[in-house]
Amino acid sequence: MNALPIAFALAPDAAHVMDHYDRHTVRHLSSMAGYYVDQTAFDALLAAGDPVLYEVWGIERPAVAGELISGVTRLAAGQVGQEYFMTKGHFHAVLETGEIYYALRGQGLLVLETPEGDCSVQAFAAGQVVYIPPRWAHRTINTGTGELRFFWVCPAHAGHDYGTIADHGFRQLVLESAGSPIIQANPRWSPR
Ligand code: S6P
Ligand code: ZN
Repeated sequence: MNALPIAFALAPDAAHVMDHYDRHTVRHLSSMAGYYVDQTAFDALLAAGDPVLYEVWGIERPAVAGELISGVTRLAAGQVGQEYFMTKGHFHAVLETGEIYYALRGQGLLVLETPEGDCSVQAFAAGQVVYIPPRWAHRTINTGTGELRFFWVCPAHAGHDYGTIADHGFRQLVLESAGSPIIQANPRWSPR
């Protein structure tokens, strides 16, 4: 039987993020041990109550080429030391798959890189779309004062490779300096 069309509403200002979804993932600070540079700041924030950094809602589809999955990610505003709240970031397990991000509200940056060492940082604020080509790892960073909310669509068979970023980091780091984001080489990045 053919799959049936799915319709859902995305209201950028609504308290609810999607009015229909299959999956809801909540990422607390405690799930990001080792991701932030400033361990002292990380420990202090954790002791103060382990805040929710981001949540992901998604429409699931069979993980086969031709199907698309989509959903919304909501990333809170805040910092761990000089680093803004951010997603873990990942390569797709099937490296030759891309993705589309559309910012619904807020202000941030997308940090991207390929296994070959190409790097890119894209402005990502309400109304902007970023096309993430195949092979590019991606991490979202909230540089604003309110939540960063975005819609994403990617091939259902793309999967996630979190290990490469967890073990080696992104080559570039975004830090807050005098109230603005600055991009630096990541001193903790290690070759794969
Ligand atoms: C999936 C897509 C997003 C992220 C989400 C959280 O391919 O890129 O749904 O999963 O924004 O980021 P992360 O890095 O924790 O998966
Ligand atoms: Zn992705």
